[in-house]
Amino acid sequence: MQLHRSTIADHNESLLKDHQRRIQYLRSEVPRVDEVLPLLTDLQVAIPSWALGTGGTRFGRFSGGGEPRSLEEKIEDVGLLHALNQSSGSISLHIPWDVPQHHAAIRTLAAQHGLLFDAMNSNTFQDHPGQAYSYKFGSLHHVDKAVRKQAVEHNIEVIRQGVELGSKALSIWLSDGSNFPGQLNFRKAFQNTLESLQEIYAALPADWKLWLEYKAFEPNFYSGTVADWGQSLLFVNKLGPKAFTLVDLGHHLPNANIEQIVSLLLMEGRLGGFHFNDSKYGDDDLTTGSIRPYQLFLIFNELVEGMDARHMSHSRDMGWMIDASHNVKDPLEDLLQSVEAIKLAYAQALLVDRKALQEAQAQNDVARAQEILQASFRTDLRPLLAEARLQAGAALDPLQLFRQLHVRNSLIKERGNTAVATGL
Ligand SMILES: [Mn+2]
Repeated sequence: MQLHRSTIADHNESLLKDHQRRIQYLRSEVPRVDEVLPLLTDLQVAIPSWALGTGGTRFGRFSGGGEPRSLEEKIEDVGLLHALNQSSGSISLHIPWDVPQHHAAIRTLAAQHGLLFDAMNSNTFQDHPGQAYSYKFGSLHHVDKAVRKQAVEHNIEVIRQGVELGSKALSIWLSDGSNFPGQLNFRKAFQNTLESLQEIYAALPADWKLWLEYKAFEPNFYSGTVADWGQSLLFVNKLGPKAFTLVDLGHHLPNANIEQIVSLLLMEGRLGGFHFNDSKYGDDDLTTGSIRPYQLFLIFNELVEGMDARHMSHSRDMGWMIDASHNVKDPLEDLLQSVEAIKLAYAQALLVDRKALQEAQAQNDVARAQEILQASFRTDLRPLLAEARLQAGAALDPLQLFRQLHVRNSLIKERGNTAVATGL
């Protein structure tokens, strides 16, 4: 489903008067708002191919209908999101769920929608049809060299696929770990994983990055071979300058101080990217900003401060991606909400009075420091995001337009009610 410019223009025209009143009020309250507009426009959040369908849980799956049946339809869905918000300009693929048949045609289709290919994701957490060895007891850490070799070759194949598409990063998440004490020699598991990662790293093109994602638990519940940021950092430090840690917000133990982790990884120059989602209990993969928006803001506060300290480009020097699963919402509506929440937290962090905060910190003025952060967090910056969208040619209210156009009904008519997105 392609969205015409005139459709967006008509929608914006209908909301323009109210929008102008809101943005004028915001400008009178927060003088610096226009300074951050270009930064907001530049920040693009990648959409993972696996978030476009209904995820389900291990108890069941309730399809919403009209899900993309092919890689082409996944690209069309992300293209639609991008047309609505001009903030989702790339798609992240998962191999083997999204193996392109004709790379040139896929690249052309993506370009027609204004999309790039974000990080490529390998998959050794499940067995692929026809493979020689099973990953039941792990992949890159496996006790059997032949299994490790198979997993390494899969990752190298994912790099090859990504090169064809113009991607520049390989994202690795391992389910490797153990379920019971005594199952695994931790040190040997680490050393096997390191050796495997080194072989993958050696196959990276010069302008590529490797992101190593950690996760505290699940599917293994006693130990994880890349279970936390310390373990990931050990690996990437040993691998070399093209290797970075990737932070998935849901992959921490309860109450972990993620903003502090982010700050220190940035300090070490080892923070490569993000998988955004939200959670109340564990790796819940809920809509970003739906449960703990203040934590999201605090993370962005450290990101902005830390990236500026290293003179990094906010938009280019970090991988921004959503990694969520949608069980009860329309996946496309959910993704629009997540992107909005991410950019809202970013805008709030950009408008923190950094000089005043530094002074408060230097004077141990704890109450003042809290006031400064919360003043920014509690300022309603939604009109600023709308203004950035307006200027970029996107919809003033993407979710409202999505509903007015009955996009889901159109997709169900086109694709049917029982279509299941590949990989889910
Ligand atoms: Mn993730």
